[in-house]
Amino acid sequence: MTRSTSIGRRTLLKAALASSGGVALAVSSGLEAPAIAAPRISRTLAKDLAVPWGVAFLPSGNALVGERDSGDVHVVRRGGGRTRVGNLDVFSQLSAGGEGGLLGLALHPEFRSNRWVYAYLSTRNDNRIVRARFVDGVLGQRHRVLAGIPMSGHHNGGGLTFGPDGLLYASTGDAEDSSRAQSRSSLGGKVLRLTPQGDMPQGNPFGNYTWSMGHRNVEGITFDSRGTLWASEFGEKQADELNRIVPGANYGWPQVEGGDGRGGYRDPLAQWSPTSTCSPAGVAAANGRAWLGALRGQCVFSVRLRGPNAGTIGKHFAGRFGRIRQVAKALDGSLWITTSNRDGRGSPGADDDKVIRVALG
Ligand SMILES: [Ca+2]
Repeated sequence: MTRSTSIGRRTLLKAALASSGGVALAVSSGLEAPAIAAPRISRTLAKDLAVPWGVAFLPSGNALVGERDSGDVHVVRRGGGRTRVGNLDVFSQLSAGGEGGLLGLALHPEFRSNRWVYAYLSTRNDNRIVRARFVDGVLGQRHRVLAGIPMSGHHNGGGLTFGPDGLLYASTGDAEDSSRAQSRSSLGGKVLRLTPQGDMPQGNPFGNYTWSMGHRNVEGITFDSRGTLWASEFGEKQADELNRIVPGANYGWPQVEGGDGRGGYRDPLAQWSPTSTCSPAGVAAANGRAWLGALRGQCVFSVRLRGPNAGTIGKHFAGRFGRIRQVAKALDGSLWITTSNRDGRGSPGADDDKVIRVALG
C-alpha cells in the first residue's frame, strides 16, 4: 500500500468518526483502539460573558480570561465566580462579524516574581503581542512586545504560549492574503518564536521570527507534557487540521488543505472534512490527547497523540453548549472550555457566554 493510499483511508475513517456523533471507538489497522477517557462536565465557572477567548492560569489555580470584543480581562475563580481586573484596549470588528480583538493570553514562566501577562490582540493597524503586569489584582498598562503582525477582518490567529525553553510561541493567520503564508519573511500565516522581550532568539530556522510556515489561520497552540508543540488550524473548505509543529516545516496553505502524502508539505496528524464539521479554535493537551474547541462543529474533539492509534478522534458534548472557542488545561488537570455564542455567528443562550470546567475521567 502506498503512503498516499494509507493516508486516504485514514482520512476517510476519521471523517466518518467525526460525523458519527458521540464518543468514538476507532478501528485502525485492524486493532481496536483503547476506550477514550470520558470527559464529564463538572460545573459552570462563569457566565454572561461575551466571547471569552484567552485563558491563562494563575499560580492560585484561578485564571485570567479575556473577552475578545471588549478587551476586558477577568479573574475566573477555580471554585466559580469572576471579577473584572482590567481592559487591554483592543480593536474588534464585531459589527462586521470579524475575528480580531483580545485573543490569546499567557503568563511569563517567572510570573510569580515578575507578574508579566502576555496578550495577543488587534489594534486598528495590526495584530500585536503586548505584556502588562498583574499586581494586587489589577492589570496595568500594556507594553509592546512584537508589533506588525498582519491584521484583517478575518484570519488573525491569536494563539500564545510559552515553551519549555522559556521562549514565547505565537500563532498567526494569513489575514486574508494567502500569499503571506508562503513568504518566510511575513509574520502572517506562521507560528512565531520570540524571546519574552520580543527579540529574535537563537535557533530560529530562517533567521527571523518564523518557526513554521504555510498556515491559514491558527488560533490554538499548546505544548504537551513531552514538550511537543501542537497547533489547530482552520481550513478553508476541504480540511481543518491538528498539526505537530516542527521548526522550518511548511504546512501547505494555500497549496493544500489536509494531508498531501508525498506531495512535499507537512501532513496533519488529524483532519476534519469538510470544515463545517469542526472549525477548531483553541487546543490543550492532557491525558495523551489533544482537546480542541470546535466552533462550527459545536463540540470538543479529542485526538490521541501517540502510539498505534495516534490520530484517532473522539467527539464530546456535541451540540450541548453551542460553539466552543477555547480549551485550556488547568493546574489540577481538568480542562476549562469557553463558549463563543456571542461572536456574531452563534445563537446565544440565556447565560452565554460561559466558562465551563470539564473533569477528565
Ligand atoms: Ca496544512
